[in-house]
Amino acid sequence: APSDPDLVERARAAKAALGDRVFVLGHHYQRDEVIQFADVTGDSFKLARDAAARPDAPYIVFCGVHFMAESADILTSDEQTVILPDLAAGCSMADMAAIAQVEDAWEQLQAAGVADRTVPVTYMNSSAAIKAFTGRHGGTVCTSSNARTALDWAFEQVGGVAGDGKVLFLPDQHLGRNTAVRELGLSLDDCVVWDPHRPNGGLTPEQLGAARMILWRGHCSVHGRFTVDAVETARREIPGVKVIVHPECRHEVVELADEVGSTEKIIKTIAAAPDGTAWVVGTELNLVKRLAQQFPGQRIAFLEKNVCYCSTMNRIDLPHLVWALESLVEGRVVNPIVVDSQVAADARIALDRMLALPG
Ligand code: CIZ
Ligand code: SF4
Repeated sequence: APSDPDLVERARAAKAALGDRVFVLGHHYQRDEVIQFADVTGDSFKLARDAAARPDAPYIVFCGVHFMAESADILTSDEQTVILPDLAAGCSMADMAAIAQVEDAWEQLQAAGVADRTVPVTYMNSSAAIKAFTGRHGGTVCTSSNARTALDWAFEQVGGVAGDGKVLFLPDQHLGRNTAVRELGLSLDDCVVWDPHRPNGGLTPEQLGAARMILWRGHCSVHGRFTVDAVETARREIPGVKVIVHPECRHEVVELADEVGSTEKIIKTIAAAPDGTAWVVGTELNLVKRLAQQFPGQRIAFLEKNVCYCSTMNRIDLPHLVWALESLVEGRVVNPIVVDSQVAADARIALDRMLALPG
């Protein structure tokens, strides 16, 4: 639906009144009505770095979800305030790894005698508390662009990919499995899933002992729903179609795709393709629709009819953005995201390890 013209005008006026004092970040999965006011767009990692690169802007309005605003708060200076226009914009994947559950799992790994050969790696899509846990236990953060490099690094800490060390991968089992199997040459049998709701993760000592990748039982409620059936239907119905999906999709879906990559890679791949290319895209719907508008010479369709927008990304709408901006004009900061300083310091260790990775 087109944006309410009155709200568009109010957002424009508030941004103009604030000038360089506000910097608006827009995640690729945000609504068009919000993206039109973003000073930069990107994935979570690029946006956190973009925020840190603007130390002169006292207010960062983060149009994305909670874990992203936390990362921006950790990477920006104390003088900068990060604002999330709707506090209900969480992430179901990040919520699948609660810090108490992860601490508990680690204790069980210690009791089983495997913790000292295990390095935690957490996907960017996790709470600051999980990043802090990772930092405290010698691990790193990764994104969907550098997961392979991060896993290589983590295995190096415990004897290399060819050795017998382990990675505890949080919280997305699919990104962990896809990266290990497709990019590190590990096998599906090397991967086990740790279920936080069962004793010992639901694993026998033998399974745990033999595992190389201990995958937390988390997934994305959008990407995890794309199916093999949708890929097969697209191939049947659209001759020559190219299937491109995000690595948060299930392994069997990723195995059938022509291209797999982060949002940034999906955008670059489609931008570089010749006119007339037919695509079905397995990532969030706001981005897929925007790509279809941006590249009208290509035929771009959403992979699966039954999958919908990321409901929490969509919590950020124009009314919430206007509210956050107009409040700043009136001298009020609404919904600041402030990470506890000890948590931030530990999380920063894990983020800095990622920033120091080669490439
Ligand atoms: O699925 C997501 O939320 C992604 C891809 C986030 C990001 O930008 O890293
Ligand atoms: Fe979380 Fe998935 Fe939404 Fe991304 S798309 S914010 S991983 S639920």
